[in-house]
Amino acid sequence: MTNQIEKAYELAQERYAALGVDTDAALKKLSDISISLHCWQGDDVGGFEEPERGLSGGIMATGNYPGKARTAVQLRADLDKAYSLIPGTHRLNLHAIYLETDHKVPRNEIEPKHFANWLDWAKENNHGLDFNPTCFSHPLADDGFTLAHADAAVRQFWIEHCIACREIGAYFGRELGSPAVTNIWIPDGYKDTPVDRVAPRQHLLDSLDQIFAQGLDPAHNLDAVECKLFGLGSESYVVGSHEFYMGYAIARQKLLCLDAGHFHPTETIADKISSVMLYVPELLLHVSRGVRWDSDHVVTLTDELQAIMQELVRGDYLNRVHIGLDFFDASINRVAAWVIGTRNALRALLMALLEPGEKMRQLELAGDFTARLALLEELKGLPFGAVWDQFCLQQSVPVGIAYLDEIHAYEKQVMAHR
Ligand code: RNT
Ligand code: ZN
Repeated sequence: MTNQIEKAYELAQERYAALGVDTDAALKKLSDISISLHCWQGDDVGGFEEPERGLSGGIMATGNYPGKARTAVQLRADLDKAYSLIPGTHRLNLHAIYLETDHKVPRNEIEPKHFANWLDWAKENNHGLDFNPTCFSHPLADDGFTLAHADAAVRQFWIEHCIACREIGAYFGRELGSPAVTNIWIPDGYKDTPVDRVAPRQHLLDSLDQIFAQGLDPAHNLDAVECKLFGLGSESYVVGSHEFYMGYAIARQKLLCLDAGHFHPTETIADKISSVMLYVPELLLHVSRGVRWDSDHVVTLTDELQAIMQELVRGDYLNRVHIGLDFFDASINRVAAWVIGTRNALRALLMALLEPGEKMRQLELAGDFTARLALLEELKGLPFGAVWDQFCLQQSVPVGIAYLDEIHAYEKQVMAHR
């Protein structure tokens, strides 16, 4: 088997070399990219603050596949399993509700110590950590407004929560020697047409400025803000729209988070990247897949995913872009969801790294659009799969769909007994 994979790789290497592409160099680059896996795929965005409380904020995990993680220990075990089936070294993206405490701690009082087990685990396993305030699934978010609430006291609670989260992010970054991206997403919006679109946005602007008032060392914490077009129950107006956060991120030099599922269905984030990167220092991606009303299906190897990764490579943005995932599917094995989605993100990255960039640019500049089209189409048929298999082999993870056997075994031995 190993021999076969290596032979196929050598043949593929020759095909790519004929176009001037160095496959070894592409694999080296790929191994340096860390994707941030989102903890919330493992338990349908439940968390450990009050897991029985339903998910709110206009997002929803549908399905009831058995075996979801119910404790932090189980969630970490599931993550360990997933990481063991994904080539490379990757990060974990935590949400504030994944804290571990023996008594209930109000969200505006959470501290780094409530995430001590996560930090120890991250240190042991060489995972960087990222973080998110949880501004949903909470009584003070029940009317659909948080940082943009008309009531100053409600805003204040969420401001304090976000400040606490930045401090936790900075603590992670300091302890792990790698900055945490702390990303703010809020659900605020109206189901039906509002009459005042301005006041909530003024409130949000003011709340964000208060949250970010204290400068933190970017070596420890990086702040990101995430826009959205609409959610369930906020179909007519979302306070934190793309224009709102694009303006905010540029004005305050924050990271902008582009979630692939947060735009009109014919709009893709791929085309936005080169514009955004002219004005903001760094970018956070929530790689996701929108399907009709849902913005969070498991990432598959679509044209859109390829276009996103092509932009990162062609624009030479990899060192200014943080790649996170954001999907939650409760209808399939949740560990498999992580593995399939992350492997697809990496596969799309590899395809992009295997492009003959220089040659493509030359054709374009020479105005030879016929050859440009021919080459782009030809690339789709090159033996990319053999290079990917070689990467999995090099990184000591299962090659091809063999990872599914391990998930089946894990499901039987561990998940089925929960
Ligand atoms: C919601 C946003 C947000 C969440 C997570 C759980 O539409 O995409 O990123 O998915 O914070
Ligand atoms: Zn998102």
